[in-house]
Amino acid sequence: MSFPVRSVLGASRSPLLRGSLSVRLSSTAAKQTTLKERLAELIPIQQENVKRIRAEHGKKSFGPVLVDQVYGGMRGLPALIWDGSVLDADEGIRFRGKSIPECQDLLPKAAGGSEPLPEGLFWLLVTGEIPTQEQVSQLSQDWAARAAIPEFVEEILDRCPPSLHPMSQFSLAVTALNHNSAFAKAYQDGISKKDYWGPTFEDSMDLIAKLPNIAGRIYRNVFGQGKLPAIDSTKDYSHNLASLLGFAEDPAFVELLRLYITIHSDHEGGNVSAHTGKLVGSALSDPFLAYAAALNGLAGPLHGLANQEVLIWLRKMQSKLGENPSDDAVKEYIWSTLKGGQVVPGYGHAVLRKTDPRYTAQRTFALKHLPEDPLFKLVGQIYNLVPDILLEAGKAKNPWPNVDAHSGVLLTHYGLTQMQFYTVLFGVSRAFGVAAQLIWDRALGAPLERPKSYSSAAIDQIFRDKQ
Ligand code: FAM
Repeated sequence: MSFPVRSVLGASRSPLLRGSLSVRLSSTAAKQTTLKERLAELIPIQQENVKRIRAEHGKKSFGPVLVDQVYGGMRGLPALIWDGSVLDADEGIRFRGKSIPECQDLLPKAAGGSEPLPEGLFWLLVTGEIPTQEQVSQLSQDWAARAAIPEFVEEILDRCPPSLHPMSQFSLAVTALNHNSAFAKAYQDGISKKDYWGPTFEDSMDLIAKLPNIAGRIYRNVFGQGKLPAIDSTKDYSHNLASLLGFAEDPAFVELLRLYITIHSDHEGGNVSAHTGKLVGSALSDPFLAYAAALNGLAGPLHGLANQEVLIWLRKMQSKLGENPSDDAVKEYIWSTLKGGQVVPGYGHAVLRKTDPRYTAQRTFALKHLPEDPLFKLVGQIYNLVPDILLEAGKAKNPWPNVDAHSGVLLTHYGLTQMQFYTVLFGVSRAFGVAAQLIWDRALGAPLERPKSYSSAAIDQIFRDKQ
């Protein structure tokens, strides 16, 4: 199904993006404002911008809706607004107009590091601007100060059976954080609609800040890795997360986490997790409830759980074919997956039609840090074989690898071998995009989402009547 509006939405220099903060506002690098202060300056400007766009174009048609799209998971249907990131089918994701290599180049780094600090990416997603080193340090400190989780949430996690999937535990704990939601309290106290964004911002900051303690506790409980260390308020977010998982001694792993969180943070508004967060948030459920719902979507095998599925698939392949399988043996294994009615995990995408630049960023990291890793070599071998096979099979619209084809191999290399945990790390990262979106939705007064559903009989009747 081809749909012209998708290319307009996907283009990084599209009229839609040109009207957004990312291009209109210049960086305020010299001014050491906090993120919340800067946001307070930007919100009225963007409110006016949206008002103008709606006044000028509000009654114009924005492309046709095909019946196939209504049945086909709404692919390409223009239905959502999110300025934070835009996904182009060919060139991949841009965060506020910046590609992954541009973010790697422009965003502040840790001392001695070369990957971007996710704190900077969050600042970029929220403001459209590149923060200074000092502004990023402020965020690291703020998140470290907010990182503790309530004791009853620790108890919930400690009581979960280790057989409960880490993503279910993650979602339970995030839901329970709603106990202390500033937004839920303010709403009960009668907050005015124009002030919604303030407590949403506070909850969003708390949410992001508390995720390492939740993820670390799940990891250590489920996989028996001993007691959690304390958060170090002098370290950045990724360093603290690595430390809670027990991997902070390895600077390359910490660098990997910085890159990992940055590239997994956001993938425009329509993917299952981002859209679920926005949808649930539109009912004015607070950011904890909205993000827990998003996590439940991320936990599906066609979305975030694919990173676990890839490793399971690779391990099964290795145990069947041995360490250095021939191309022919690997091809046969791939065909047997397809003939068994299963998908090749880590390949294909609902929007992308080329190799995912998030895959490429991870491959570049692997070539730098672990070029001789046997599993990395297998991933490279599969990359050379799967696309032709998917093309020959003739169903997948995109035969190229996505982000999940690579991430597990990198984590495995550094000793984080428990694949059931991988989607939790995706979940920590995706909070950055969903939180930024929730803040802006409340600032711009996004309404309750309520699209129209039709019965098949009604669709049939509408087009019979037109004949
Ligand atoms: N292996 C085998 N078949 C595939 C395939 C793959 N990797 N990708 C797509 N197809 C099939 C798909 O199942 C569908 O078959 P049916 O007509 O029998 O239903 C057909 O090709 C057309 O699908 P499409 O239009 O190309 O893809 P969709 O937009 O429907 O779905 C994905 C997109 C990602 C769900 C799909 O490509 C897939 O299942 N990939 C494997 C799972 C995966 O890696 N998911 C992670 C995606 C990732 F980016 C993320 O969200 N984290």
